[in-house]
Amino acid sequence: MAATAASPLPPFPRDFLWGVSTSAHQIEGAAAERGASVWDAFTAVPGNVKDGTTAAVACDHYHRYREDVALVRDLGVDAYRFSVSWPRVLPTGSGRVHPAGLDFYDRLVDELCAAGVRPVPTLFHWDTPLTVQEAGGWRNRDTAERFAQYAAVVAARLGDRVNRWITLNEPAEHTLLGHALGRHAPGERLLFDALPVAHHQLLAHGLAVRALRAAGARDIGIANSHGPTWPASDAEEDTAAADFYDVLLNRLFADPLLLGHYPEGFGELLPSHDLDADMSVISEPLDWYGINFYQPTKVGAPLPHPTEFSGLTLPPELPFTPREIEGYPTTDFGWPVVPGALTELLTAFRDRYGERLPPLVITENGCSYGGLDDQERIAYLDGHLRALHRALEAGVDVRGYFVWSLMDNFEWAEGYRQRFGLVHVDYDTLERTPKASYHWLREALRARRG
Ligand code: GBH
Repeated sequence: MAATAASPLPPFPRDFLWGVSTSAHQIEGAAAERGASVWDAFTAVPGNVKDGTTAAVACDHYHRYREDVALVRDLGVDAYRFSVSWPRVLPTGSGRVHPAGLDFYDRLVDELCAAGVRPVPTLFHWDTPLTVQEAGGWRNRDTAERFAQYAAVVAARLGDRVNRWITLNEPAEHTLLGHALGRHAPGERLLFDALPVAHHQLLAHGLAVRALRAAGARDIGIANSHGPTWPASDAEEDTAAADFYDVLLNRLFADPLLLGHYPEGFGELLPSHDLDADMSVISEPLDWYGINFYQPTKVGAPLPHPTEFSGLTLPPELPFTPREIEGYPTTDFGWPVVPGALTELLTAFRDRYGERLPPLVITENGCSYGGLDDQERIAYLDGHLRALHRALEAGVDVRGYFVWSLMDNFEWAEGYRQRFGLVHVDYDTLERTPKASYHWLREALRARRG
């Protein structure tokens, strides 16, 4: 499969970090060889996953990681972002370590180092141990403490070879989709009562930063989902609704992490405890800040009829409704392709957080398209890299870019129908086949090395 010749990408800084991302539950499979997670329970319920599938086998990466590391190496990227499955390391969330589980990540890290690829583990990408969930999950403050203990276990084992860490992946999506709207595991529909879930993830992050640093780790970040919010119109009720959504997506986590306080009105909604003490944990300085970017969102005032969002019908109590963005191509997922929104997001971040903003890394960016000759993905990545470059020229400090994803994988509530990979996976044979986009990126990276 040949890559399409296009004009070369603009030059990125020499030490810019290029990588690809995956997550444990989406690729590993080998579900019987670990403790159960909320996603095992969630996918067992008919109707929760569109195509009725589960991630019990997924890409079988757990048994095929050598082949996958070879694909990463041959792509020519500097780094590989993967996640560690909490229930694979600690089947019940705390206490007894599952040696084979921890050994797996040890071998994976060795394999990456031998291939000259930097391992970048994320400690939590949504797969809470089921036992932890049964005790209350992220609604419980105690889960933050258990998470920090788990972080210490992983750091003690991998810390001699890992020099870049990510605590959590997208706590905003995990709160919204998993706990407020019930579209993701654990399937809770708490609406605004999900706020403690947000707080406890932030606390877990801060405690994990401290645990990692105590174990000698440095270069610690977090990966948050962000995107510009566009108001549906200039009308006051639309701009107010858009502002509210913007706070949920772009500030509810970033403000506590970077400024040490919640957006106005949110701290008061939390159960009473010592918020100041928690904030000093949560705002523990970060070495870098990760942004997962996919698309902008257009938002307006609530509509009088039911509306769809991320594949579910929104409850009427929400003070906003997402609207269709017209005039742009869309991915197989229906998400609009708007590269300029990445420049907009990055410059807005710099303007909002100024001196308080650590160096940024794009920890995820990518799109869902089928087929091996995925010219649309090439166009998507090319467009977003140019948009990222414009942000660099505007003086935003971005140090790296990771494509989501190395290979097709279990796309949560969508099952296997949405394909985000640079590498195609045949789910019958588990054969991996690099797509045109893989070859394109490899050429682009080779040209950069000169
Ligand atoms: C990431 O989340 C996850 O980290 C990763 O595991 C996942 O596989 C990947 O993205 C692809 O989905 O257009 O109104 O439907 C992405 C968070 C939230 C971004 C929903 C896109 C679509 C809103 N996403 N959003 S809408």
